[in-house]
Amino acid sequence: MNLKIDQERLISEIEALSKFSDAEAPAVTRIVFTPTDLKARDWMKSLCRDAGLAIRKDAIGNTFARWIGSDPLAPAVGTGSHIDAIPNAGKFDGVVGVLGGLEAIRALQRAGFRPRHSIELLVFTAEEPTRFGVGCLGSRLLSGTLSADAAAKLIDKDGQPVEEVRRKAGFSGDLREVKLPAGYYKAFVELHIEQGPVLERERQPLGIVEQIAAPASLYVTVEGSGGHAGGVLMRDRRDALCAAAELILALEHAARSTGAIDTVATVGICDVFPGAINSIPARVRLGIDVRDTSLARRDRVIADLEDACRKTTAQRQVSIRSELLNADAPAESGPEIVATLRQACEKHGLRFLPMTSRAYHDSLFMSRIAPMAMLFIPCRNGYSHRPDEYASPEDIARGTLVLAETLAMLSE
Ligand code: HGY
Ligand code: MN
Ligand code: MN
Repeated sequence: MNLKIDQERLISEIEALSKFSDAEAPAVTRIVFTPTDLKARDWMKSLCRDAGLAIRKDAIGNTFARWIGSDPLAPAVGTGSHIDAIPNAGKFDGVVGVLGGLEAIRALQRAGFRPRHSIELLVFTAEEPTRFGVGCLGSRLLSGTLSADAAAKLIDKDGQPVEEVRRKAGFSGDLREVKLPAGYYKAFVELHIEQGPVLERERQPLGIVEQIAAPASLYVTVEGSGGHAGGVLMRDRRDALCAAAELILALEHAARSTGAIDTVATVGICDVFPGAINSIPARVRLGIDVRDTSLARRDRVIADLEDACRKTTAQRQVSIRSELLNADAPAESGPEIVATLRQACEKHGLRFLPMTSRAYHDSLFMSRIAPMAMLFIPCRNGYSHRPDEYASPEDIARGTLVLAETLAMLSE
């Protein structure tokens, strides 16, 4: 099969998609269910229609573009990713898997390939946690990892629930019908930038992901007594931010002392109230992200943080409460999908590196309902979630070629 990726067209589509943004270029901001996100989705759907794919969307907005196979009732082979982007992000995260997936399908069509199993491109809703606090909202619902009730109640920072926002965005229907039946997919493969420095550092063109680390996120709120920055003596203070600082350093210490490099912990949000220069912080909300390939080590870090909360409460007479947002199991890739990806690389004489994904992806949840694997391409300096995120046209095309080859083998 003479498989050729139209690199120029693919790169121009990535550039075009990056223009659907609420930030100044080169930054990209595309928050789920905003008008910008909806316009980007419509544009994506027009490309899928041009490729002759059958399109449907579900009640949370996951979008499915299917190349119907000669055996339309056989379980489909899925591929895809997300197009929502956090504030001040880059143009490749998620997008490479969606537009690369589409180009892989078009390249197979041009090569005269005919799939027996349908090949289905997915654009998942809300892979990023930005708006509703929980990442992978669409793939959680689709895999049954999150119930429809729990999803409907999630609220954004303006207090708008998912239920309201999705309907306003034009996605109606019953959230309980989003969950796919077991066996719906034969396999799921996601192409994605690595979002880390390993491939570039090891001068490897491709990474085959064998496991995805277990993510957890929580809010910790510290309440002190606040007061006038001049009038309250140090000995009389219950400063919420100083207490929070103890927790931040305790979290860092907990992550560093598990003895494993796979343990990572981040305080990405620190909201200080009232946030005035001459007012002692009365309340602080920390947004915390903890991950590890080992569930036990990850949960150990969270337990250590809870110990630190109890200690700080006693020492500083503050009150501290935590709210767990998600605590997910890690995922192992399906050996047969990994083997197919390896075969596809070997067929094109391409080296690859077996890897762990420290970022989570929709594939983490797709692994709950189908054998899954991911294919990584390098990104410059490992940068991601920043405007200077960059993957080269050659790396993107190479990853798309291997994806196309893999989809062909899986759908025969
Ligand atoms: O945070 C993550 O791992 C993903 O990029 N949302
Ligand atoms: Mn991301
Ligand atoms: Mn992503």
